[in-house]
Amino acid sequence: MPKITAAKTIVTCPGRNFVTLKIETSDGVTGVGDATLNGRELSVKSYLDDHVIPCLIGRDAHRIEDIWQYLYKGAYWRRGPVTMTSIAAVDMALWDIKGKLAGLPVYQLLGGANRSGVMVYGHANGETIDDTITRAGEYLAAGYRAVRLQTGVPGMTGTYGVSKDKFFYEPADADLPTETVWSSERYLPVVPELFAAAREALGWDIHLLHDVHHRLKPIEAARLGKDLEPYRPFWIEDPTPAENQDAFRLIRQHTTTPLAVGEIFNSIWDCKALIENQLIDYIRATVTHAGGITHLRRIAALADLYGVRTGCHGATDLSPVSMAAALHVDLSIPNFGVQEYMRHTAETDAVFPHAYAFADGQLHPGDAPGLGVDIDEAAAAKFPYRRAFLPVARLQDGTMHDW
Ligand code: EZ4
Ligand code: CO
Repeated sequence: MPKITAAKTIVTCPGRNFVTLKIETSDGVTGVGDATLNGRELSVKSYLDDHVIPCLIGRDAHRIEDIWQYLYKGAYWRRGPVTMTSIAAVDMALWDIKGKLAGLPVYQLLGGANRSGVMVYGHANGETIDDTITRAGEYLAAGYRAVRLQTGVPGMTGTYGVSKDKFFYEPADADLPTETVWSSERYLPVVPELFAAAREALGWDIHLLHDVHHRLKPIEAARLGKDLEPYRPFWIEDPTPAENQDAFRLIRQHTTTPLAVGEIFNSIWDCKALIENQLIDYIRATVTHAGGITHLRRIAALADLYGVRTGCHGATDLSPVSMAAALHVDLSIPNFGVQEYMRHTAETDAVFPHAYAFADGQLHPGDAPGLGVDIDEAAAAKFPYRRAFLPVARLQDGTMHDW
């Protein structure tokens, strides 16, 4: 049996912070898992170094489900982003090892491909509607079949999703949280204008998405959904915070615009009521923050029973290891919807050499054994950790709001 002989965490900042777990086995095979929790990176590193790695040594690397259950039930303190990200990193690394030992890409172990590739959506953003549409046109020309549209709100600096660098959107931008200003009243009329202009300029042969990023009250989100209906958005994402899940019933009663939720969820228990009550259309849980490949598959299987498809989060704060793992899941499940894809910087791609590739609007994980992604430790060492926080948002009168 391939025994786990060693494991370590590697922190690197090739443009942004990433935490990677690397597991070694007695067979000489190694595996990698993404353990990055944006803005709280070192808490996951400590959880792994201090509380998980000592328990892994000597275990059979093939027993993925058993190790998952051991870490989940054995923690006693269940769920939460730090615990579930740590378990996810172990899980990913073990699937990587199993694939390498079998000589197969992970998607083959998960049942094989269900489709030619994984449809991804890119991020088009700009300070103005015209800017945003120009960017979206570039994605279309590059072969994308789906694009997320975000635009500046007049009078508001630092609108979510709008960045100075049009190519790489990076919200964790400062040593202490940047303060941004928000107004739902100003934002609400802008998005339907953006979508009207986008359909006019780009036509109907492209999926258009929008991320509300938890900013609206339920009744405001309902109105936005209604206002966008004529433009047939693929989805609106995180229309309101999801702690109170009944809020989605209210939104649902008012609009047929599809709803996507779950990028900050970390367990099937966060997803269960929304899925079983058919209050959402796409579940956005990620392989990194929701317990790894093993747990994400379970969430996808539950969603499939209710006609809910996946639309996994794929922001730059999820490393190429996470992206690779997500693609293996996406390719192998029946109810895949779409995969978010924010390109990483050239430095990040160099630290994490990977087999996945983009063609015709789709990503494919490639056919390298395992996840098909590695970490170049020498390259990683050149980019030491730099503290970075996500921004916060306040209303114009100073009231703290959801960022
Ligand atoms: O703000 O990943 O859909 N994508 C998003 C992201 C999140 C970041 C937070 O770490 O909402 O841009
Ligand atoms: Co989002």
